Amino acid sequence: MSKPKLRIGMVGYGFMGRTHSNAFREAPKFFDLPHEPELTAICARNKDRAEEFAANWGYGSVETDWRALIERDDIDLIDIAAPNNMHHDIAIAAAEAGKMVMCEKPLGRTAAESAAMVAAVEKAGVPNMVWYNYRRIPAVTMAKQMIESGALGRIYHYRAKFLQDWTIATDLPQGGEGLWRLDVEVAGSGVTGDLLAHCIDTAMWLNGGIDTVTAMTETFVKEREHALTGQVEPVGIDDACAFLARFDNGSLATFESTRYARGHKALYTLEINGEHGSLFWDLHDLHRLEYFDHGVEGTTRGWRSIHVTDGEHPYMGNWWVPGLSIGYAESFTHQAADFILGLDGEAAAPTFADAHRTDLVTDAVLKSGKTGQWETAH
Ligand code: SOE
Repeated sequence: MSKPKLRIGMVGYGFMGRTHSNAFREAPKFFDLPHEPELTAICARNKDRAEEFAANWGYGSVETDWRALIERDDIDLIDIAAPNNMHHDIAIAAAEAGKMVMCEKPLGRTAAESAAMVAAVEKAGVPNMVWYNYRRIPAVTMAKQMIESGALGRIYHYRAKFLQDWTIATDLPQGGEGLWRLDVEVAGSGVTGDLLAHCIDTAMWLNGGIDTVTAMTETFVKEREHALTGQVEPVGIDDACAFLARFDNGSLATFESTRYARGHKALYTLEINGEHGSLFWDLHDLHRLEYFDHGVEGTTRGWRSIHVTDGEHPYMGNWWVPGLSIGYAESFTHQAADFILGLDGEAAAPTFADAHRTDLVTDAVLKSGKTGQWETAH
């Protein structure tokens, strides 16, 4: 029997447009979903390139104006994979038109922007989700299950890092395609909204709300040529940020992110230390969950490395056979699958409201970077 279709209108065909498109294509092949995702339309300003993208990924049609996409009555879900400065207007217009909305992270450039987006989806009563994909790496999902089962007991410490090195060259321009993440007007912030937002989302999911933060931020290269204007302009983003946090549960945390850690391309690591045990995870070895169980007595007590690829591990029963790997792309596939499953059951997280809470933390971090004070993060 054919399933009801979920007709998707995607905005943006960059890196994230590809990850989302791939996710919607893979999800129904590996998960038994109540709706069949259909790549109905891709929207981007450059018609030729949008057509190429449509042909490659199997989109049925092309739009060059997102407002026209939203007006179409053959679209159920608007998925926003466009740069951050477009999230707010597109999401609100989509919700007002009664469409479901998915949005790439961070939800807003500021928490004020995302508050308005939350209000719009809640007023319209439309399903919504933000693509914080790392929650759905099986080893990270397993960490969540272990924490919930009480395996770690009381949590004392949370430690996260997201390190890159791709903006060190001083002659790298800011702005335009590929480099909009360096333009504060478009991105909203630098590593705080782009990378630490991931760490904060995972952290609050695993360890609850963040109460207060104190941060230091730095912009190492103060001026860059703007790729669109050709002018040398001040750089408004944070190149590096480190902050301390106190969680609502009393645990203490350190977070660090930079695009100036020579040699690191996307080193996302997290460690959690609890009363009964500790967990460590590293994106570069994403199937491994390192676990120290203090309950093991005797000389063999120590860190064990769990290869999270067995059928009973989160999501893995839907893939190959035990021991074989999946990767970064599949975290998006899991998210697409969970969103679709949630349409007929409990809505999948992170919702816009969850992602707004992350924006409140990043706002507080950026504020603290300026004031040098502890700031409230909720
Ligand atoms: C930046 O380089 C980036 O692509 C982020 O925008 C993504 O969210 C992150 O997952 C990987 O790094």
